[in-house]
Amino acid sequence: MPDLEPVPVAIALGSNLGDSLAILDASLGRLNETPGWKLLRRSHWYRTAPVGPPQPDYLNGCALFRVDRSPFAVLDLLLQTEREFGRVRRQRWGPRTLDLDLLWFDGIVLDTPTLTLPHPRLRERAFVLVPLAEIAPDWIDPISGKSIDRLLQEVDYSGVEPLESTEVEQLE
Ligand code: A4P
Ligand code: MG
Repeated sequence: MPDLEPVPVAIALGSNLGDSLAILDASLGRLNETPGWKLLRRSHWYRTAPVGPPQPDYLNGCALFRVDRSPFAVLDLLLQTEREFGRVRRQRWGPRTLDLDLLWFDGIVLDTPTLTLPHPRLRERAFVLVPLAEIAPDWIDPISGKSIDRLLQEVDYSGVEPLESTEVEQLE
């Protein structure tokens, strides 16, 4: 049941366990086929050095959707989709088959026990800012007042490399 005017939302996707490329592609498809969700733009996939405990490199990317659901309904679908793709939570910041974070929900600022908007770590994470700058460089973060392009200039993004098309073929 649609409950809101359609608004743009940004999602971060990450995986470093299993067939990451297939998992990321399939999870985007899964979100896009959900009633009330429409994929507007997606970034390339990037190979990124892990932040946190030693673990394999991640594949990361971002996508922009238009949704007519509430922020909590959006979060519920992300968590459900993570479970569908076999995510088992073992360790904070540890390896995972699929991590879906809600980066922002239109311009909403929210701080609750289960949902913080915009995502509290988006400003410091090159593995989020690089793909996000591809699809929404001019979006203004309501907390810092800075655009995504500007936030990207403030981080070290040397560990974030776009997947080469040959590499994508090898992974497929
Ligand atoms: N939650 C609150 N706000 C949000 C939001 N905006 N989006 C709550 C999503 N979830 C939000 O999440 C725990 C709870 O956060 C959710 O149940 C939700 O109610 P989680 O995904 O289970 O926790 P986590 O991922 O283990 O921990 P955390 O701190 O969220 O980790 P991050 O920030 O997701 O980072 N290195 C690279 N290169 N690439 C990565 O993708 N990812 C992580 C995980 C670490 N290092 C990485 C990467
Ligand atoms: Mg997460």
